[in-house]
Amino acid sequence: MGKTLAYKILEAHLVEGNLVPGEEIKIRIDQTLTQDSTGTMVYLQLEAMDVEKVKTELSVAYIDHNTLQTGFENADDHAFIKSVAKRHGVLFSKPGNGICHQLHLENYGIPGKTLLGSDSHTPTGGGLGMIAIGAGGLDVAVAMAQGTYSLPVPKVVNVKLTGKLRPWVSAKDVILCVLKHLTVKGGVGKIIEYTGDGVMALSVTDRATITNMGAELGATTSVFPSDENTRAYLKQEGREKDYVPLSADPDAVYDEELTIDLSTLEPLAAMPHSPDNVDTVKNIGGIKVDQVAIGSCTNSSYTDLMKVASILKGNKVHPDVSLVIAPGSAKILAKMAENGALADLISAGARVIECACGPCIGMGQSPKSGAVSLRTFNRNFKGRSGTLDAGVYLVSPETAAISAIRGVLTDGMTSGVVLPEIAPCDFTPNDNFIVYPEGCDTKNTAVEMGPNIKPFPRNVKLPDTVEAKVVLHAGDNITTDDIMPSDSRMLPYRSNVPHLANYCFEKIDSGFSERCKKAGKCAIIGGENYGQGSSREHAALAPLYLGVKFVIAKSFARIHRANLINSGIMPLVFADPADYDALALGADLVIENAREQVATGEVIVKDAASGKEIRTITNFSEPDVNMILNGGKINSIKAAAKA
Ligand code: MIC
Ligand code: SF4
Repeated sequence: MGKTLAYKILEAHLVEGNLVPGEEIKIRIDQTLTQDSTGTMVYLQLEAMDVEKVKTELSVAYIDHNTLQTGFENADDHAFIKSVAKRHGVLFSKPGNGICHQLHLENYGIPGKTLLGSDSHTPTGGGLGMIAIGAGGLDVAVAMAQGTYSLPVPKVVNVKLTGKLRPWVSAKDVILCVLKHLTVKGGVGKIIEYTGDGVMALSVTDRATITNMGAELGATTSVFPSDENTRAYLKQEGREKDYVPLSADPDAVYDEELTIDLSTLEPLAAMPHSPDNVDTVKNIGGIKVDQVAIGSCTNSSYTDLMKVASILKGNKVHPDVSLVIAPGSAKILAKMAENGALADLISAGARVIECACGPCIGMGQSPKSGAVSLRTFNRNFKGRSGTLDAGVYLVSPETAAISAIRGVLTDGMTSGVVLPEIAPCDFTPNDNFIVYPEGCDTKNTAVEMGPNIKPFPRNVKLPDTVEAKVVLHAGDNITTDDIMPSDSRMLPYRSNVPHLANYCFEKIDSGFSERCKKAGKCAIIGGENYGQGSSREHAALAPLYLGVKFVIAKSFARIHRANLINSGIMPLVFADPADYDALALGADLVIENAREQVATGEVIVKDAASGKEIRTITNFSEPDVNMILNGGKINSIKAAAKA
């Protein structure tokens, strides 16, 4: 039986276990990446593990999220990360270099390698034929310390691409089409593997746009084959030596299949407030647009921005539109300065901002009240832009650019504008933004800890009886942006969980943190796909700090579930989803014989007032059980080291 590309790469990295869907395996991790908003936790945790040099082939610490520096806080974080990176042999990418995923693709990604990143969009590397997985910070810290990562074996979905995209239709429309079919929870427990002739017509950066937004499917990762287009990309980046051809066997067997004929696709948009709320631009119609934002790790490549420049050239941004552009990397920006495209953007009336995440994570450029904002980004969750009542539409760079000129959402295919072909270009490697660890001297390099950096909360051993009050009864698809919002007010406090905890669930329930403080011991009830979105472990650490003992939901998103377990908070799944309605806000719950029960696969939660017993399923692996019993991953590692 032929093998999928995903399983070939996993097999080549297998340390423990069998490649059987659902079974827990341990794989070798070749590379890691961190970014600053999750990175401070990663490096605090790495320090707590007493390691010397990292065990990976390459680890990079990027600074791209918290770059506003409105006070000392972000700069403190940067200095802290830089000092720990030096201590443990990690490359440090200075702010201004660009967005972690774009930079990693350009400079370090290698076909067939494994990459673990403390950011949910790490699967961008799948565009180069890597198994690139997003994880919570602690898992990345452990991967650096031990060189491995454990995960349940995902199923593999074959997305077969045929045909060729028409002008004005691009990679963003492909992934929006996949999202429309599979939804934001359709990828949970799965790897999305792209095959078919249509793959040949997509460049590596197109492929990376598609694998990047596989995160929005909830998928473990997404992967493309490595072929002559991959070689061409690596050559342009001055790294042809890193090319390795890779593909699935022709008779590979997949768990599911979806076929998309690229030649039938039209420009699409994800409407507020979910990336899978997709329709054609034509059907949505010419709604008036207030803001257009271009960039993010999804759509900030050289080709994307050159397309935008060619559409804007000689035109004027509509008087009612604010157009903001954040290039993916300094190298791209420098090239566009050299070839004149930057002047085309500026002359048209675009605001060109720093090469960073910027507006994608609400760090500036929040739209006006009630605005319609078109963004080439990957998430349009309510309030993520920093403006609660704004409507964010996710679109391709082409759709964004033509709409910025016209002032209304515009389908480029019927615009009468002819899109020029963008010629590929070669880049001169430039590592001026990189600080190399040089020697990795743990003993003689001090950790630089400014006053913004506070120790992270640690859990305690699971008691025999767990009591908790229901402090929140939430609906389906709760995002980690709902749990622990991130905007320019909160992002500077990613190293200060006690401060951040005050804002926990702020956007959907402003009384949450006060209610937790009053209750002391708390439980959360959730619907389907609880914790989708970002990898931020702050969405587990802030609830931990506030006394949350367990979450009962209809189902969980992958990374958040792992983050809860890493923090020693039990993610429990309703055995009977009808019990979701039986647990009201304020109910007092109790788990008796908790230590014994977690090991059995089932936990009975009792409503103290009515005596009603709610059956929940745990699906815990053996290491999960240990983490829950010990009060989280760090305690578990320390306990194992003592034994
Ligand atoms: C995001 O896009 O939500 C982020 C910000 O990149 C997060 C990480 C974070 O919350 O710091 C992610 O996607 O993992
Ligand atoms: Fe940065 Fe946005 Fe990408 Fe997250 S999704 S890594 S915030 S650009």
